[in-house]
Amino acid sequence: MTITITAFERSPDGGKGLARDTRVRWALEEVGQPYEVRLVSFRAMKEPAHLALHPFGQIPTYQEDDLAIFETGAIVFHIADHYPGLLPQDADARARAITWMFAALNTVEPPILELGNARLLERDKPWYAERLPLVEDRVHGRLAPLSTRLGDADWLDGPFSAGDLMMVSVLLRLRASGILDEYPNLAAYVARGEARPAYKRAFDAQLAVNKAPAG
Ligand SMILES: N[C@@H](CCC(=O)N[C@@H](CS)C(=O)NCC(=O)O)C(=O)O
Repeated sequence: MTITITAFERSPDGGKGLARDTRVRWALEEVGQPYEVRLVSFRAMKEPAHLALHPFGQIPTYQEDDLAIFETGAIVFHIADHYPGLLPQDADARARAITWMFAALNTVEPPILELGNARLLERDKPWYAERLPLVEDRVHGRLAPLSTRLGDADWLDGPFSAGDLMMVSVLLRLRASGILDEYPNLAAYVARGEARPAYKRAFDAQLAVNKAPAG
């Protein structure tokens, strides 16, 4: 059985680990499953061979025997569901960990993505300066309650889980904005995630791809 995922041939972030293949790499490292990576260019992502794997022409994808799936949340859930290490055995604790995965992707990430898009794509618009604080407020609207809920715990619900993996990955996208530093417990939470050996292996693997000479 070979697991193959796809990743950018050259990530737009230059190897900061923000492309979503890092989340999948991290999950695979946490559960100790070896995997192969097929690198795809932006052009190849929109061609029929890749569209057969990912209807929206994106990365990451995940193949294992006859199974081919896409969507990072579904991939990380599949890994966590099939290999021990990322979800508790207890049914209620498992349901809560899965809840945090969805909360990361559905509730916390959207305003963070909106902020990223505003900063990247809207800087030259006449309404940028007026809109930016509104978008930032929406980010704070998610971070403040998250910070309250986390309190001084290490992880969101007991031991580290796929819920934390996803939440830390989502919060990492805020690092450059400085907003995370306004919530010291969230900044420390993210740092704890980054300090995990599995995260480091995942990060280093994607960095190696992005630092390799263009071929
Ligand atoms: N909801 C998807 C989003 C996937 C996504 O946005 N992938 C980005 C890389 S992180 C991508 O492929 N962007 C290139 C494009 O959309 O053309 C998931 O979570 O997997």
